[in-house]
Amino acid sequence: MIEQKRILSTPIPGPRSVELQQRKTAAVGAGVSTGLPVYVEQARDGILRDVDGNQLIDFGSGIAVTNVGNGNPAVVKAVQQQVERFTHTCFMVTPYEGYVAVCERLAELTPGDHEKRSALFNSGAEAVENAVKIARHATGKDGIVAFDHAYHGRTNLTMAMTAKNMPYKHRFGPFAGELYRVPMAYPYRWPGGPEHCEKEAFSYITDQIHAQVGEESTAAVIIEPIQGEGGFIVPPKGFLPRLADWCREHDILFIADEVQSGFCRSGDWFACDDEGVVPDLITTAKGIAGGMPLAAVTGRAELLDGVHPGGLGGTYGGNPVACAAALASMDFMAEHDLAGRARAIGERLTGRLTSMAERFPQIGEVRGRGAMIAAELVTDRETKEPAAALAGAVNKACHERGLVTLTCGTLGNVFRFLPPLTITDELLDEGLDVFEEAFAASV
Ligand code: PLZ
Repeated sequence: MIEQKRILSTPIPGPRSVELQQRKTAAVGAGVSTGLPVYVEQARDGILRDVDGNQLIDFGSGIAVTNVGNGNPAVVKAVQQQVERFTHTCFMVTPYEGYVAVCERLAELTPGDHEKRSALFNSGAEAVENAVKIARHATGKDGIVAFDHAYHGRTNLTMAMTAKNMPYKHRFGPFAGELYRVPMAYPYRWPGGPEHCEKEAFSYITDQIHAQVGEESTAAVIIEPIQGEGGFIVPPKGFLPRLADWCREHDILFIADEVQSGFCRSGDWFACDDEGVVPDLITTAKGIAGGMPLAAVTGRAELLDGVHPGGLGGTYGGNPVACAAALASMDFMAEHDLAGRARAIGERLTGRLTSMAERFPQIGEVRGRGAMIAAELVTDRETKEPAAALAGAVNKACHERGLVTLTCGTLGNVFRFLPPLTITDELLDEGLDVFEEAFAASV
């Protein structure tokens, strides 16, 4: 059991981590880089212990994955029991109950009380690719509309859907076709001002789809209800329901990519729940299985059942060990009301960051929902010039002080907070003290 306490016993990274990083450089392709080259030896809830005996506070959750806490005992037990029974059969060859049970739970938990079906995969990108396959198959149309600042993955199709060139797409093309991009309803940077963002964005986007793609050629619109990698951008109230309605009117499928925002992170089971948006298809991964690789597409029964038998699958999709972890994680989230806990964490984060913003003019905006909170950094509040170098410097200063932090944003100037939802208030506050100290030392 790891004490939920930050401990710095060596400089960060310590000597054993430095040594391992040298081995990494000699063995791992340089394209796979590490944000904080501290090698983890053990982890529990909000603490990562490294090979030098340092204990770091985790404000990243492995990029929004360990929502139920790292090494959650219920997940560990479920995994151990499943591993002892069997590790793999391939669901497409000889099935097992865990896969079915996960799909049943997804039908209950995802937005909408209509008849649903799911298919399981290994990664978020794979889920998104399959959602596109299903949407094209169901509609007989090709066009897929994605947004500025979107992140949907690193495979060829999802790279095409992801907005940011560096580092995700640079020199990796050519990309898949029939993908169209429209502006995001981004209140902080909407040219007409945040108060006009909802109305203007909706009209502009739907006009663009009409003019450049054509509703009759558009299979689906895919959106992250709260954008993740792109900068924790929360569209204005009313935007998502209106967009979903417009899609429905035009026989265009509305796909919510909740790979990052899902599973209690946003303060609800799913970010769509906040405004009662019911997507035709929803993609999930990350938080679904407490750290085991699992992803899903869930949607209206007729869409998934419309695909010919054998049209969807993969060797490992819905692996039994990952399914056992998912069932334990979902039970834990329900039993411990992690959505409620995410809202409480969000209030604490927002309160602290908002008061920091009174003293630090570099904090241009504090935004987000639940335990998915970010501070967008600028060099000047009037011009909103992005302060990417500052975000990088604060990040580094946090790391040196034993706090695992992440930045995001197409412009690299957004500081994001993604603690595990089991983090204690004490550890959260200590992490915020460290952040504040790191911030003050970097401006
Ligand atoms: N859709 C909304 O956030 C993954 C990517 C980190 P995979 N985001 C973290 C990185 O640099 O690779 C993500 C997401 C949304 C899809 C994905 C893709 O999920 O499990 O990484 O494939």
